[in-house]
Amino acid sequence: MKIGVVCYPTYGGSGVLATELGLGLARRGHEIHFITYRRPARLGGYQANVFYHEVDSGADYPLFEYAPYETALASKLVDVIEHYEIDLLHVHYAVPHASVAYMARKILISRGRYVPFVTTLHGTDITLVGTNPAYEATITFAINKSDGVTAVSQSLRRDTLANFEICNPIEVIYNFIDFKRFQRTNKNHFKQAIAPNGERILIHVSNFRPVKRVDDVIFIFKIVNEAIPSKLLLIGDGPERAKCEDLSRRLGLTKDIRFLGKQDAVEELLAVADLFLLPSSSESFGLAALEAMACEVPVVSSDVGGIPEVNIDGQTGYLSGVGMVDKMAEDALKILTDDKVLNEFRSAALVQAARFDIEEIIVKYEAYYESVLAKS
Ligand code: GMT
Repeated sequence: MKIGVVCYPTYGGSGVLATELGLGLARRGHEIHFITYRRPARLGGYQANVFYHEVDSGADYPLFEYAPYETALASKLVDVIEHYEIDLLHVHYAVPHASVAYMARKILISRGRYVPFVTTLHGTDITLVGTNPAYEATITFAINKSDGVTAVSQSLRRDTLANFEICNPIEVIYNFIDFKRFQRTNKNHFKQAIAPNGERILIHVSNFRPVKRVDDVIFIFKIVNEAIPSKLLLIGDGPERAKCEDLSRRLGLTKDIRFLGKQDAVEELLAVADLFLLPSSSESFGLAALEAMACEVPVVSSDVGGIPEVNIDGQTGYLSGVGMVDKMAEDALKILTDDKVLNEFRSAALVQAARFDIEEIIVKYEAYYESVLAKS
């Protein structure tokens, strides 16, 4: 198949998933065209069967306070679809990609071609952004007009049906992990540099948005750090980072907390970690937690959204209500204070992560695309 892929090219989970899916499909012989405003972070260098088309919203015209990105994207989609004879378009994150895809499909119909589009709902497009009255009517319309709709967890499917008037069926296709990349490799030199005295290493990876509750990560770590020698690695960047750096200074934790910013090789840091913390107030799936589990790192997390479909309470980690910092710290210590317990949790995390192997999930996408093509 020739597939067009639209996503946010930044470090967010939806862009990561879209890029990995595109690359996986390209390895299986499909021709993949990424159409985005910047080269996706995980795309890397040249790959067979992979094309990248940059959208330039351009127009530096004094009338525009905001350059009309959606108009530029729709025109680019039409151009790429016509020129490369794309069979199907897959848009990740409903806002605004689903309505832009609808517009492109309409334009193509007027030129004599019907190219179906699949919308994948990722989380905040439904739970935060999509429900904003400023977008709601357009999102509902575009989801209902999609030729196929997928959601990354059962929880997100339920949230979508609860928050929007949806008449289209929603197929759940879980997020996945590439075990060729995410596995526990020997990075003892890193471990030695980060925790020279054998301290336990806790880790959190996110975009530092309020929904991630990174301050809870720091409060949990404070309790753990008072009980056992430990270090905390904070990976990623975003609006809450400055506040969190300030908090770690006020709590006197600067020598044990390292803010590492955005990292390309997250798997190398996960390979030295003993525990992943994810106390989010909303999380449709928790791809970052799955990446940790593939590297045999257990997860202490909140119990919201799709997280319980990934992190199994008492087996791969522990679940708690949002904001239950003391309980999360207690759970972290249950895992970290006994090597045998830690190893049991590590093994169970790996077994659970294997359920989301890219090789299994990618064929579900292929079958789904084929069913959409057969209907249109
Ligand atoms: O985690 C984020 O806030 C980024 C966001 C995105 O769309 O880039 O992530 C969402 O999609 C990921 C991939 O499907 C999911 O693993 C995340 O759970 C989801 N985030 C939220 O629901 C908050």
